[in-house]
Amino acid sequence: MNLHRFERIWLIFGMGSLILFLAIIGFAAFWKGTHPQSHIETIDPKNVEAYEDFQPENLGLTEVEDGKYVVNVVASAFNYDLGKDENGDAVRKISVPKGSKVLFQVTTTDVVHGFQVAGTNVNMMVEPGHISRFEATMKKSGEYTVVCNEYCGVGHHLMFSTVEVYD
Ligand SMILES: [Cu+2]
Repeated sequence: MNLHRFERIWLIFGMGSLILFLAIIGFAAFWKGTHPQSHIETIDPKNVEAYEDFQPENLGLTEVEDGKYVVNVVASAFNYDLGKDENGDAVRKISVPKGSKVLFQVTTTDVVHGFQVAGTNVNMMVEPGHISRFEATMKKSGEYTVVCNEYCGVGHHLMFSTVEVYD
């Protein structure tokens, strides 16, 4: 079979890009540990408190065992609810030691929000009716800003929180 030179170039280009894209997906999935967050469990967005983890006293950071933490978050326009501190003020920041394993569990009571801990591989879409979960190991110390990366309304840019990883 005789292929025109341009056809051959085009075929090589097409197959080459396919191999390149598969390599990028493989690198992200197996080397960087990227995977879709769990969407298996459903929740009533109008009554998230029926779910124990999202009751007001269980929000925010909890140490479940040595070096292992759970962070429960209820997102809504335009806030991440991390519970209240001992003075009754809203918690805006959570702090964990370097190297700890942190399971983020996030749900929303209204619209689709994002939950990205910028600078880490925690980046989830939070959909009403679902619980988004992602466990990450905080390898580097520093202050990370939690941002909403799904446009959720006029106060979208005011929606943020902070994760501190200390040595
Ligand atoms: Cu938003």
